[in-house]
Amino acid sequence: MRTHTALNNGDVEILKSYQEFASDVLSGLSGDVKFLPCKYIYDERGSRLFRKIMELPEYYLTRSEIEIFQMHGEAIAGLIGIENCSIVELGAGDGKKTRILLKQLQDMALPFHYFPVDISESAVNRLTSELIEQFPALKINGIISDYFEGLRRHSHLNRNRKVVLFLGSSLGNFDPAGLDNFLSRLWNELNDGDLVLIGFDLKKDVDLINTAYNDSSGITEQFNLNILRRINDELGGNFDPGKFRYYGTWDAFCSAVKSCVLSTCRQTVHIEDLGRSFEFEAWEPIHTESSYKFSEEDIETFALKNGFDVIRNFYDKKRYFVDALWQVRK
Ligand code: AVI
Repeated sequence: MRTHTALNNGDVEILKSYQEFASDVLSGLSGDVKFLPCKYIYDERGSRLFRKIMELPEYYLTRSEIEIFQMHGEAIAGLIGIENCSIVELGAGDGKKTRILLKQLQDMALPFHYFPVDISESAVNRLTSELIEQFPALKINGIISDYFEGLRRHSHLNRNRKVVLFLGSSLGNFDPAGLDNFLSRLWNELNDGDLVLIGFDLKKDVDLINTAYNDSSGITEQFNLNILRRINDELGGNFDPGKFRYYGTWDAFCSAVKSCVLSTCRQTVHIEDLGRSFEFEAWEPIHTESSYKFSEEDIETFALKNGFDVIRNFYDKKRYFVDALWQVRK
């Protein structure tokens, strides 16, 4: 007789992501240079803090990209909406910028189906219900999954030409090898003629960049510290976030803002679920995020090297940010 309870698919997914989190935290805190992948900042609280960051006066990125959609929405819609297409948005979040594009496509009576993909169930559910209210005729299927699983699930649902949106400088959070890996996997999942629209934050005055990642209200600090709070909540850690502080600054040699949380004193942190304690020296960093910035030449090189043709770049007025439209060449 079976004495255990069978796990359903949802439970298996939760167990898998718990195990992945635990193993990434274990390896990240065991190395000589401590490191935690930035994707773990985004639980419910981390996603809420990120939404607040996007509203900050210092964080120019979101405003610049919104301006791009306001200024060039008609041109973008005209280029992507030429036939019945599937718009698959990777990491859709609150869809703030995308709404401008969806409205434009609808106003131009261009037929499309929208598939927002996000790892956060609450983000997908919130976005889907808000969009149905805002655009009652919208064809929308939310997909709760990581990026590539989302693309694969979309392909089971629909065979239309794909337009993949990857907005908001999310690509800037990959290190150079991760970025190439992401673009080549993306190319593999797509067909000849499919389109991608990717947001890149451009290199600019470093003071402006440093200010964007060091806001006066301390939201960026709370956002980075959230990874410690999440370890406490989900893995039984005893981090005292008051004994860590955020430090994020421009690294001119890598062209990235390197963010970390610094242990302000010598301390030991225990993580129950890992059955391990970790020693911290005073002022020892845990790397939490890199935010790379790019030149126009970098962006063109990424496209060509990974099998995409550049269709057009769309800039904001100050040329702080670019949304690059590429086409898959096979
Ligand atoms: C999500 N990502 C593009 C943001 C960035 O700018 O790197 C995350 C962020 N970190 C601090 N502020 C915003």
